Amino acid sequence: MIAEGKRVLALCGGVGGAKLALGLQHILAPDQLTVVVNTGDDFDHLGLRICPDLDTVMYTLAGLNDTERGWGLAGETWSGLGALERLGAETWFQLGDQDLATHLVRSQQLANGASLTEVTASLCDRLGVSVNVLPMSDDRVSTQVATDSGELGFQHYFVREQCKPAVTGFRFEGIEQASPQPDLLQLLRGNTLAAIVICPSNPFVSIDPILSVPGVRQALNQSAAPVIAVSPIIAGRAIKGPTAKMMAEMSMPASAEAVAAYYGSLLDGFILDEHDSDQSDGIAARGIEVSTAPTFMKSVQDRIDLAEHVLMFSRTFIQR
Ligand code: FO1
Repeated sequence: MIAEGKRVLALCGGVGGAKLALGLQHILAPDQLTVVVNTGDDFDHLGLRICPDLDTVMYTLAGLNDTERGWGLAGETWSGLGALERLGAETWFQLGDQDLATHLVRSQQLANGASLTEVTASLCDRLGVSVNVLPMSDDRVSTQVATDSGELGFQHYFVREQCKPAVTGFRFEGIEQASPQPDLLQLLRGNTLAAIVICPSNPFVSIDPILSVPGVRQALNQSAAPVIAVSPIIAGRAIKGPTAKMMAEMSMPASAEAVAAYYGSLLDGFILDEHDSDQSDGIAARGIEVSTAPTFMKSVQDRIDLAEHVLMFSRTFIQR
């Protein structure tokens, strides 16, 4: 699908992004794909370091994810959570018995001085994931959501409050001091990239944290590889999660075109769903090449088909 020695870089958050990453994993050799994952959702809970988007990507690429729930492991059991409840611990953030092992091992390795990159590599290795999964940074960044009920940590907004408070903005605590994951910067500055894919993840809380790590947006702008985003909005609705709700609350139209406009000059290309093809001209008028495809990924074959479409589209830029 791509020239020898070339690589694809995918930027993603949790569920929606992981689906496209899985499609890319199916059609590329392991050394041809690097997936850089948002860590702004990460938080400390019950003394453990939880990295939800890294977990979702790892579990999905390992084929171990719960496809119904969207997060966590398939075939999960919840005895630990019941025991935590009995002891009066917080249980609004559900940790499954198997999933707990991931958080325990990660927390222990981090406490022993390993970087998040090292811990992620070791977890991926143990779970049988051979593509390169990288956190956006080894430094801690914590997404804070400004809402009509005050500022909330991301998981408190997303899980505990179930995205109910109206959003007014976002703050990525720690971002100014964060360094990009070193391999990410090296990849962006080198000449091996065939395409940079912005997965259909939430632009505000999944992709923006990655782009906001100092140096990343600039390196992306300067990369010779085409930057292609896949719309997380289909027919005015988010595939999953609160993207459309957030857009409405921030007085943006909940549309694919508004997402393309939000990324703006960062993009060379934008893939929107067939249902939204009437928005193509508006996006093209912004100097962004447009392609339409079925972007709703229900089956694994849908993910593979979309990944193939993304790579085919990316080749139209390289040939220029
Ligand atoms: N999402 C929920 O909606 N409820 C949960 O209780 C929950 C627990 C959880 C535990 C570990 C983990 O890695 C992810 C978990 N998620 C849960 C998913 C996650 O918080 C969100 O999907 C992402 O942060 C948004 O991308």
